[in-house]
Amino acid sequence: MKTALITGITGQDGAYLAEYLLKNGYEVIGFMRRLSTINVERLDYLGITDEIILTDGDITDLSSMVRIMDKYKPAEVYNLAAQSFVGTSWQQPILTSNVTAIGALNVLEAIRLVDPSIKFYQASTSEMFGKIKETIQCETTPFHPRSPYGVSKLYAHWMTVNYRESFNMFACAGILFNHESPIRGLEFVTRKVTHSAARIKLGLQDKLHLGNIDAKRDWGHAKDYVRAMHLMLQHDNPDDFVIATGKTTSVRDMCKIAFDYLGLDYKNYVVIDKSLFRPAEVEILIGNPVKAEKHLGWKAEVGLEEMIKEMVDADMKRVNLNRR
Ligand code: NAP
Ligand code: G4F
Repeated sequence: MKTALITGITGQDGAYLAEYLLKNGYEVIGFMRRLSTINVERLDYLGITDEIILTDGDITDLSSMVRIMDKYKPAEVYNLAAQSFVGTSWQQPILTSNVTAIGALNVLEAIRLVDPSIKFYQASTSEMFGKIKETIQCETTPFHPRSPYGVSKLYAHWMTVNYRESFNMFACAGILFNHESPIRGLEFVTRKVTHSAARIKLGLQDKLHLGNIDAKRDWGHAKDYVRAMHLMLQHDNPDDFVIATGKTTSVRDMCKIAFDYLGLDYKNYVVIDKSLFRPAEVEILIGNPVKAEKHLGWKAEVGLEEMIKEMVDADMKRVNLNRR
């Protein structure tokens, strides 16, 4: 039985990746920070909490990482922990850098110190392309991050490449475009829209305040994207891969899908709120996943419309149950 360590186990991707690895016979160690309340809702939602060995640690604390790595001797480490909300990264740039940039370096250092043969996955992001230099972004597209989050991720990305080149480590970076699901955080725009649409339908909310609805994203389903993470670590050589659907949609059109599904016209509810615009916006992202398709045999299976409907259904159920 292979052992995998996942940082960010309580997040969206951590939960889906844990579910996927458990299904594939792995022992899963979940690295989570101690909080004053237990924070395993997503693992509970997938019904897998009791199947994971949960262990306390903070990604900014190298000693906890070394201790856990030494204790469990994982074959694979997936570094998903991050301050991952772009908006917050302007309010908390130093915390974002400590967690998202230096945190990744801590994981790489722990591997180097404990056992450099441990395979490493870094959660890189399409946010690194930022002010895009090519219409469709691939592994060779130059980066131009637009937020403290994007800059932090770029540091972690290059550290991953550097540890691979310097120490011959099996270190891979998945450059993942936006991916969502019914367990996406409420602050991200897709879930904000599906949750609000459900509340409006059920008479619990009147309006939905949004920022730049002309921004466009290449949205896929998190379940598809965690498969790609695993495939990267099973590949013959460590490498970096873009994971995307190859299609882009505006926030406006994504809203229309969600509201139409509930028989509502989004124009009657959406209010443009200037305070939700970002200091520097990533206007459009669209990824080219050909390398992953060719070398990993990976392909996105779930389209945006199917995913948004799944998210609306899940939110209707939850809001109906909790009335909030
Ligand atoms: P998420 O839901 O925000 O999860 C982030 C995880 O990081 C949570 O488990 C969080 O723990 C943990 N974390 C935060 N600070 C930590 C710390 N100091 N020590 C230990 N753990 C800490 O993010 P996600 O959507 O699953 O994304 C997973 C990773 O992929 C992130 O690195 C993100 O930046 C990256 N990424 C995401 C996307 C996307 O579209 N989802 C695209 C590209 C890349 P708490 O639960 O305690 O907060
Ligand atoms: O859903 P978002 O907050 O995601 P964003 O900024 O693209 O970041 C996500 O995807 C990245 C991959 O590219 C990840 F690395 C990152 O961790 C995160 O998962 O915003 C999407 C777009 C933006 O252009 C934003 O300005 O939606 C626009 N938007 C418009 N109104 C809004 C809102 N975003 C949010 N969160 N809330 C709004 O009210």
